[in-house]
Amino acid sequence: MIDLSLLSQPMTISDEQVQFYNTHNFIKIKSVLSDEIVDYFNQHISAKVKEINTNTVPLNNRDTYGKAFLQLFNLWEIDPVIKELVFSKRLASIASQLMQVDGVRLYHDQALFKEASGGITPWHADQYYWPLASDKTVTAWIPLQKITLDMGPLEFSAGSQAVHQGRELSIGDESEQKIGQRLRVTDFKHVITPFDVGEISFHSGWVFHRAGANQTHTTRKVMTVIYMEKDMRLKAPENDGQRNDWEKWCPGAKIDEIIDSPLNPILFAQTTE
Ligand SMILES: O=C(O)CCC(=O)C(=O)O
Repeated sequence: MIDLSLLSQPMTISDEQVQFYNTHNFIKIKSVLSDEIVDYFNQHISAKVKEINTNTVPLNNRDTYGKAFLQLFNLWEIDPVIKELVFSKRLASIASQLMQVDGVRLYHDQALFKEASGGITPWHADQYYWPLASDKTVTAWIPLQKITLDMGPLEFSAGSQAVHQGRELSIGDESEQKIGQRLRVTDFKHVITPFDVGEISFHSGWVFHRAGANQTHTTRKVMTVIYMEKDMRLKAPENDGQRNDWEKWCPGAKIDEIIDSPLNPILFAQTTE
């Protein structure tokens, strides 16, 4: 029987790490999870993705977004084991400290499996898709195995949340080309490094990021959890993606009010004792 108690233990990160995140809007943290726990969820999430995936279109017949990964949402709702990872206080406490807020809620989770020979994930900023009123959002990108450079690890343009041009683009060929071009004439460092088992990256909703193609014969398996500050309010949606997200991930939430739907539980809150 695996011991999952680590998942419920908050993890304190250093002031330097918070400062790094504040400046660059991403951070990679090693040894957040043990090898054993990662392997356990790898087995479990891989089996679930295999069970529920309905995308059988050959890679060659998909568009750029479709080639980037298989994308399965809110696995916590259908699987109590995966819920243990998504609801982990350890991960949520890190998200809360990085954003320097009192607590965080779940926005949604997703598995992102970049298949063998899968294509690039084009440059983009996530928050284009989210009807959320503030920038206090962070995604934990949780590799389910070691990710080498040729598998398409997540890449960041460190500090690029300062650039507004390109925020209006959905993920696709145009975002890859235009955002890539814009970032090449800045001094923001393009960070591309492998991930160890147990290492997790955290990135904000407005920092630009991408991933390379998977040039190996092995699927690049990743689970992600998106957090928002616990007092996040819904904003009036500005595009179809945001309208869709409102309906799907914050059902019943009202514009200008705190998002408190049954799909958005508080996953970590500071206690004041
Ligand atoms: O996994 C990928 O290739 C992209 C992930 C991503 O863009 C995200 O989690 O925000």
